[in-house]
Amino acid sequence: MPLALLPWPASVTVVEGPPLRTAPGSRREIADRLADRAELTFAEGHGFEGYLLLVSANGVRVETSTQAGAFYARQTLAQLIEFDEQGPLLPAVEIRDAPRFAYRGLMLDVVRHFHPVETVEAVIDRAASLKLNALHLHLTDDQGWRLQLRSHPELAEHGSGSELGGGPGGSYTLEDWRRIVDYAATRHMIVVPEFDLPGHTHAVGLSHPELVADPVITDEVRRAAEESGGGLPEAGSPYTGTAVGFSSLRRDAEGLEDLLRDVLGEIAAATPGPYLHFGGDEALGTDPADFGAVVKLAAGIVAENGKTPIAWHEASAADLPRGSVAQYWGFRTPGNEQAERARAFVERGGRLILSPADAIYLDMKYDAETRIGLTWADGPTSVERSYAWDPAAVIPDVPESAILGVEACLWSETVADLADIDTLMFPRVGSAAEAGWSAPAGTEQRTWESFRERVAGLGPAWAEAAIAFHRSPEIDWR
Ligand code: TNX
Repeated sequence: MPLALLPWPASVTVVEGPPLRTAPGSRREIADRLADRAELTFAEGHGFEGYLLLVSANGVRVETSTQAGAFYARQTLAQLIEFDEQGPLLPAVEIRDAPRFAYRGLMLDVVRHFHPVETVEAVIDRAASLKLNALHLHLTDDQGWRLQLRSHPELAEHGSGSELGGGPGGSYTLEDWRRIVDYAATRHMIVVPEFDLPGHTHAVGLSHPELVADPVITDEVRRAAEESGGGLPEAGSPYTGTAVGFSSLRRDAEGLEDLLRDVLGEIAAATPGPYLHFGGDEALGTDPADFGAVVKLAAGIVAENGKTPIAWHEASAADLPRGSVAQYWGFRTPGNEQAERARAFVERGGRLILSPADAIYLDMKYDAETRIGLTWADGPTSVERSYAWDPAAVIPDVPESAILGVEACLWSETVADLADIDTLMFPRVGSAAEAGWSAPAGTEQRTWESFRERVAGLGPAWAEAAIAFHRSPEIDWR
């Protein structure tokens, strides 16, 4: 039985000798106490997030080059805590660790259902415990605009009062935004804000009808309306259904460039992290030439504001600044055209974040019986399927150096509260965490058999942390 470590570290050696015994308490208390008393040395050579962790009967030693490394040593320490008849114990181990990829993200959609700051903080805690270091917040979409900006208060004023299904919606103040960003920083996470454009912009039209084209009602949009309600989108009324791809910014509208400069500039200034996501997905109602022009304009403004642009992969064929990042959300095995576009983007100096939808779209059902969730990504996504892929193998012939990292995505059409988030996130977020941090698939403990045993071992810790994880029958929970 492997130690219940997730993501699996670069190297784990179980050392001969008695375990470390310590006073009773909750896992959190024990981990904090041991880490506070640990002998901590800052030394060169552990990289930006790596660490050396030594546990023996005498206590804990940590060597690292950064505060982030010390933080990750602490997360590993917490996962080492076991209990027997005599109380808590930690096995004697020597762990040398460092991540495979620099960017390890989780995306939360706070538009389709709004999620308050406390929920976002709880999600940050969960993600950081698995060594994820980026929280991507999808802040705008057809159903709402969720951030109150000083430059354009009307966007949230008119655009945030509802959500999918007709609930009250909501929005963050700039003070809330600061709270989220600061909270994430204490857990060594950056926040990546996303303003989705030129599609997914129906809510912009509630305050700026001149900037948004009339909804394009395709058969697909009609089908979504029939299947999940919410009616057809109508210009000037809040949209509360699940259809996508019907809205578009008008490239030639007077004032569009000024508005983009204002909102992208303001969010760039309010966000310490290096990235700004400007969407670019599913602009099905947008003329291709207009799409390319608006995407180029937005990416240029992001870069002028000192941030690295990130966009969904549809935008990667456009003329983006060198070093831009495309977030791939196709399947684990892309079509030729998709793969070709990604390769061409990399050849032009682009980098990739991998979010294969049929593996780590956390908003998919686990199986036909799952209470919430969608199924469009090739049916339900079992825990095993979420695990069985490798980031370097998705787009053939792309050098690993062009892969910035991995991001799991949680869209919130069916996700109303923290319990819903927990159910869809755990245990599958562990697959994304391990894909982003650990060695390539198939090596050492990077196997489904090892993963499912380690997940089973973490069940008690997740229960103690009040995480409403999905008790998938694929795992032999203890
Ligand atoms: C596709 S993935 C979308 C979202 C939906 C999601 C639901 C992507 C870039 N766009 O608008 O919420 O599917 O799974």
